[in-house]
Amino acid sequence: MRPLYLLLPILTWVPIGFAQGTGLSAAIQQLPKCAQTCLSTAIKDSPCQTTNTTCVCTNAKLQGDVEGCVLQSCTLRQSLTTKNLTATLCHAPVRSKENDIRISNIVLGVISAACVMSRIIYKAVYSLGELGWDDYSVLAVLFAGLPSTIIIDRGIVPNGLGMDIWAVPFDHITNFVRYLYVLEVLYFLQIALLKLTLLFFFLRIFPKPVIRQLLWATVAFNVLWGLAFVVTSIFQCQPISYYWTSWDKEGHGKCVNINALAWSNAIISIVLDVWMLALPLFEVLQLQLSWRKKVSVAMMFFVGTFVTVVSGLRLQSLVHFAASNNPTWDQTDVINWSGIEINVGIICSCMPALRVILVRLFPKILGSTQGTSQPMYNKYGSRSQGMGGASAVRSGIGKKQSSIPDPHAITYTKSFAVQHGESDETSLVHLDEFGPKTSKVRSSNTSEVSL
Ligand SMILES: *[C@@H]1O[C@H](CO)[C@@H](O)[C@H](O)[C@H]1NC(C)=O
Ligand SMILES: *[C@@H]1O[C@H](CO)[C@@H](O)[C@H](O)[C@H]1NC(C)=O
Ligand SMILES: CC(=O)N[C@H]1CO[C@H](CO)[C@@H](O)[C@@H]1O
Repeated sequence: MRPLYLLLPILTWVPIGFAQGTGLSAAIQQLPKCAQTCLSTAIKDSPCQTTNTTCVCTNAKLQGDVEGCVLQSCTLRQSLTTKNLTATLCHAPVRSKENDIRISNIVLGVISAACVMSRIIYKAVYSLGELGWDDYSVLAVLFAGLPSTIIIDRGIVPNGLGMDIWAVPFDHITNFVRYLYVLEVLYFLQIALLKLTLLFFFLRIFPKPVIRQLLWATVAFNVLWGLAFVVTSIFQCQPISYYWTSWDKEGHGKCVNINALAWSNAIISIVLDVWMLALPLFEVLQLQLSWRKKVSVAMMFFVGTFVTVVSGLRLQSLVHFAASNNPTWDQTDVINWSGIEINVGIICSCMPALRVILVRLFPKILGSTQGTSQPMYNKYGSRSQGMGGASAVRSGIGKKQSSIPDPHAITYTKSFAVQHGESDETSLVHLDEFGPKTSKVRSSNTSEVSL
């Protein structure tokens, strides 16, 4: 944590007209000596009387003077005490967004844990021995993510996250920064594992050697990237504890540029995401598919990398990451967005598997909206492998002959089939390559609409 040397504004945003009458001189007595001098001097130089709290609390020039003076002549701890006392005196509202982050953290954590567990349990039970590398790594993301969820709820929020720093006791601030450190290291681990999940998933569905080599190269890069950032973030300060003792500017130590660390990680992460979206898309574009199929397949990959969007949103919360002068308040957004990013990533990566599970559980409901015919469900059920696969959405492949067209009417046939074969997601890629097995729905004067 970079020292909070820009603790501004010390005395600003004081609501007008709240403070009344007495207590001003009593409050001044409680202030640290350095701040007392500042305040008395500033009051003397202002039109306010020493007893008029309203005037002292609302006079902008006086506040500016006190602020500049306190920052110069007091330590950071004294400045925080001053800010707390003056805010109390002037009845400044106590802000808090603890509950928002608590709720979002728990809800997302529970949903993503439920997604992962149903994916794993379903696969383990219904397709014995079919757990793939992507399943193991999504499980690893979950295990790396659980501590974060717990730390946010039990550790960092009780120590001041979502509050203004001057409302937080000093020892809580130290704990807060300590938990922030753990969360940062865990985040670097989680984001790398999350990308591994997606890469292993692609490795499962793409058979061509060229793309597999590229994917393996990306896996290697991703592992190195993850390791590099985890190790660097663990040792970013010398001594390590300087990370959480340095907030008051009183200790001695050295840190790498923490902001640069967070930023470079985020930028590389986004570039990797784009690359990991481009690879499969490029592969799909080369297939002999109609553009509609290409779009639907592309959508599937986009769901997998939807998290890129969240990463982008998270960037703006990183702007002031380590330079914040009110970290317990400002870090809320970073922590919140990081949690959203990881959990949305987990949920997205489980989507294809969840879809298979849902279709199996509710064949009637889901089936009727998709217009698939009954035998298709049997395929889901009897399939022995690849439950977690991207449901290879292949439009217009399963033929469902509609009723004999009335020669005098314009028939509108909506044909949509979800095909799952032995090869599961793989069919998405190969079957189409080696001769289209598509038999189109055709009937004269029929407009065919396939999704
Ligand atoms: C205190 O200051 C405010 C505004 O500066 C002024 O309107 C008010 O009359 C003052 N009150 C007293 C008791 O002097
Ligand atoms: C001042 O600090 C105490 C705890 O140290 C806190 O309870 C109180 O809300 C703070 N006051 C303001 C105005 O932030
Ligand atoms: C089989 C059939 O009904 N064919 C008809 C399709 O529609 C055109 C006119 O739009 C008719 O001329 C065909 O007889």
